[in-house]
Amino acid sequence: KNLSVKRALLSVFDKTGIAELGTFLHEHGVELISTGGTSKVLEDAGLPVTSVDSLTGFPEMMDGRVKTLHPAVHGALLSRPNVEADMASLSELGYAPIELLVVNLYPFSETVAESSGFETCIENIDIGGPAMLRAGAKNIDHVCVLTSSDQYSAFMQEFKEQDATVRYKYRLRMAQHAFQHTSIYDTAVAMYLSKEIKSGFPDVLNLQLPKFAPLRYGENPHQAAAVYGNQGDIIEVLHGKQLSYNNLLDVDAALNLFRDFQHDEPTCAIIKHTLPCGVSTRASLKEAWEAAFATDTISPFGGIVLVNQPLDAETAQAIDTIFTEIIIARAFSEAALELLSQKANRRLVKIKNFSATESRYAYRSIFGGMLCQQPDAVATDTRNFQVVTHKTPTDQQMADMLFAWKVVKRVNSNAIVFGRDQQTLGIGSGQPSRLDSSEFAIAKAAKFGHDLKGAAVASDAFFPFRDGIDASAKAGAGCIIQPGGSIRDQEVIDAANEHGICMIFTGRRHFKH
Ligand code: 93A
Repeated sequence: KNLSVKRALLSVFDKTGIAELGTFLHEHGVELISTGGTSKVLEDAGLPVTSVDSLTGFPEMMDGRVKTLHPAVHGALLSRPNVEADMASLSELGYAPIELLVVNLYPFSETVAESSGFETCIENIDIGGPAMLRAGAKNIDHVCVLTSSDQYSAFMQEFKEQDATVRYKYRLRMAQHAFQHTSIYDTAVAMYLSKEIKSGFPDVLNLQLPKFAPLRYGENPHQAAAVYGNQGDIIEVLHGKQLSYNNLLDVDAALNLFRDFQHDEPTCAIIKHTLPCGVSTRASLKEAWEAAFATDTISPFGGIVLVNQPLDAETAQAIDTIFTEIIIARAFSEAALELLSQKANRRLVKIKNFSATESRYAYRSIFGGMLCQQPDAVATDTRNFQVVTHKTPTDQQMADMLFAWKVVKRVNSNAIVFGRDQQTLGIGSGQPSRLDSSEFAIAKAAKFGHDLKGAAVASDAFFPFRDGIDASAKAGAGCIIQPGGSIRDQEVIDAANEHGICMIFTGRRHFKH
C-alpha cells in the first residue's frame, strides 16, 4: 500500500523550507508543479518547475483568486489509478495524477490578529488551497498531503526510509491533519464573520483553538485528555515536566487570583486544588509567603504558590521549606531559579503575557454542549460600595475588607473569608449553606491559632439570614463586606448594628460554582 510519488504540486503561502523540499523531491526524480509565487522560489533555487498555468491552459485570474480551481488540478488529485474510467478521463484531457500535495494556506487568522480591515481579511480567505487539501486528503490511497513547513523534515525522513514511497499510515495521519486544519481555518472565518454581525456572543462555539496537545491523562490516570488553546503565549514552563490536567486547572485559578492582586504590594497566594488556602500582602515577598502559609499550615503541602513580584532567592528558600509542586511568578531571579530547579518534580511557571488571559468569554462544558459568559471582572470597583450600618469603617477596616473581598471572589461558593492586616485568617469554601461556610472558616482559623478579633469578613453573596452575621460577630469580626440584595437585608443590617460592627454592601456578587 506504499505510494510512490512521481508528481508533486507545491502551492504554499509560507515559503519556509520549500526550496529545500523542492530540491529533495527533484533529486528523487519527482516532477514539480507549482503556482506563481511558489514557482518563483523553486526556479530561483535552480529547479525545473511546471507551472499550474501551463497545466490548466489558463493563466491565474482575478488577482490570483482563481489559480488552481481547475479539473487539471482537481482531477489529478481525486483520480484513482486503480479505476480504469478515472484514468481514461484524465488521459483524454492530457492530465496525469498528482501523488504529493504541499499546500499551506493564506494567513487568515494572522491577518485578523493584525487588526486588518474587513476587505483585507476577506481577501485572505484561501479558497483554492483548502479545496486542494480536501481533495488530496480524501484520496488517501493515492495522494499524500502536507499542510505546514513543520512537516517537511519528517516527510523527507519517511520518503528516504521507505525507498521513495510513503506508507499508508503516514498518509492517513497527514490526511487527518489536513481536515483538522481546514476545519479550524473555516471556523476562524465563521467566528470573524459572526463578530461582524453583532458584538454579542459568538454563534460558533467551536472556539478558535488552533493548537492542542495531548496530556498524559485527565483528572485521573484512567481518563484520556488534551488541552486546547494558546497557553504557551501566556505562560512559560521554565523548569519541570509538562503541566498536567490538574496543574493547568490550578495555574488557571492562580492567574485569576493574579488579576486582582497584580498591582498590589508584594503578595503571595497558596492554592490547592484551585482553592486559595492562604493569601497575604506584606512589605516583602518573603513575609507575604510566611503570612499566607500561616493561614493554614497543613493544606499547602503539594500545592501551588503564586507571587505577584519577581521571585527572589530569599523567598524561594522559604517556599522550598515545604513541598510545593508549582511556583508561578512574573520573573525568577537567577538564584531563585537555580535553587528551585533542584527538585525534578516541580514546575516553575513564568507569567509571560498576562493580558492575553483577558479574553472576552469564559467557557465551561455541560451536558450536550457548553456555557459561555464574560469573565468575573476585577473586584475593586468601589463605585457602588455602600456603608449600611451605623458604624462606618476605619481606613484600616476598609483595606481589610477590600483584601478579603478580592480573595473571596476566587473561593468556591458558598465562600466566606476572614482576614485582617492583609492576611487571610480563615477560608470557608464550597459548603452548600452560608452558615456552614462561616462556621468552617471560623473553625479553620481556630485550628491554626488565629484570633479573629476585629477581623473583616467577606461573603461572595448576600447573607440570607442573620445567623451568618451572629456567628461572625461571636467569633470576633469587626466588619463585613457582602453584596447585599436579600429580602432579609434589613434583618441582617439590624444584626450587624446590634453587634456593633460595620458592614458594606458592594452591590456586586461573586458566585463561583
Ligand atoms: O485565491 S485562492 O483561494 N485561489 C486559488 O485557486 C488558489 N490556489 C492556491 N488561493 C489559492 N491558492 C493558495 O495560494 C495556496 O493555498 C497558497 O497559500 C498560495 C500560494 O500561492 P503562490 O504560490 O502564488 O505564492
